[in-house]
Amino acid sequence: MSDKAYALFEEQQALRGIDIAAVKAKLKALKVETPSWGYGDSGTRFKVYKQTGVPRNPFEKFEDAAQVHKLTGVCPSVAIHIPWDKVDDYAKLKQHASDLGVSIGAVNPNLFQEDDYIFGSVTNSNAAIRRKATDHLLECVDIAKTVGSDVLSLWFADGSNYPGQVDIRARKAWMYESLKEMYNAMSPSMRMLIEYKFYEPAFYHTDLADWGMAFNLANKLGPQAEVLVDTGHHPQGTNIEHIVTYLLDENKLGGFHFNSRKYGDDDLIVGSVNPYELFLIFYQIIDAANDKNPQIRQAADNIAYMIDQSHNIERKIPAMLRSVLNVQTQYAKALLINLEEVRAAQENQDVLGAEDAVRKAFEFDVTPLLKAVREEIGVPVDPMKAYLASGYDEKINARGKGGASW
Ligand code: PSV
Ligand code: MN
Ligand code: MN
Repeated sequence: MSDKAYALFEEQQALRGIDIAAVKAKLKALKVETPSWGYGDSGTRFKVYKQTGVPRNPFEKFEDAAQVHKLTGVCPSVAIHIPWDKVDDYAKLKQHASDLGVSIGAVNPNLFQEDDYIFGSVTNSNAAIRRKATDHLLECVDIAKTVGSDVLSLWFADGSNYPGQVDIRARKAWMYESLKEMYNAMSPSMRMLIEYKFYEPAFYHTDLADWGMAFNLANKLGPQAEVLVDTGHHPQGTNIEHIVTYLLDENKLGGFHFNSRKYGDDDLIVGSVNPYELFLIFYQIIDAANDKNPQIRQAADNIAYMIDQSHNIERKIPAMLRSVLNVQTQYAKALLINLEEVRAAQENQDVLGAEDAVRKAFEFDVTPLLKAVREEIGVPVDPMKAYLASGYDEKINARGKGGASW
């Protein structure tokens, strides 16, 4: 991208009243966490495909994640999932991450891999299984303390497949009991992010099926518990940006699992199908970040942006890069919304004017801006091209086939 293209872009935005220096500062501050499981083999319930070159252990997952950070400069932390990323020595994993220039981010307990959890984990009617599940949550708090992470990210597959199968109210109480125990074990700087999903793997009822249930639970637990919005976890047609705005206003928006979907919880490359939805989510966050109320501004600045995606048919690292780049692109576009123009239109009840003020920001080509920002932070202007030219993808093929699943 020539300097000329950027100079034109800057001039065009200045004429619209956009402070480009402020936009650039915001873009540089955006950090996106990538998930360790996005580098492993994955699949559907029909098949897990084995790709050549997939990491064989958590240490190699961090090596791949470090590539994404090296090339983008915006992915300094990596979420782990226990026991997928179980190691004997977590301090060693922490050191390994730090040697690679990244850190361990959210710690995700995993209560959906074992046969014991067939009828639920923290909501199982068998007290011994509930105990086992709660002990795992407590183990994850300890792991987070060891690796220096402040985020515990919870998702429960718990639910039932048939009417009458379970006592829904009893399970609600058991869920609270277990999470309260975990909450009490957290250190004051830790946050518990509670994720919801309306179905899958359970098909009749899911114990935490929507944001209202997660919000209520987080409220009951206390200020260190917040809601995590996975963009793939809603019924079709849900206005996710409205949920985001509501949670932000209640100071209960903890973070995101970004991914894209066409049908169910498809876990596809972020923004591949629905870039406008992502843009509108960022619009609401940016609007809150500019609120008169400092508490709302703080809430908007304290969101954990994470990617949660599985690449069943794509090469893992370029797929992750694509997602990160798409997040940056939509954030950059949303930063070009002239909020004063939107507000003036709202005050005049000018429906078309307000819609236009938002939409037209989406229509700008932000490539010159992103290239300029990348140059300034010292990463390749085209991270995807740089990755493909780096030889890393060929190098990891030496690992062979049969790496870690998730
Ligand atoms: C469940 O669908 C989920 O979104 C949760 O975040 C899990 O931790 C993750 O996917 C596992 O792939
Ligand atoms: Mn998720
Ligand atoms: Mn999911």
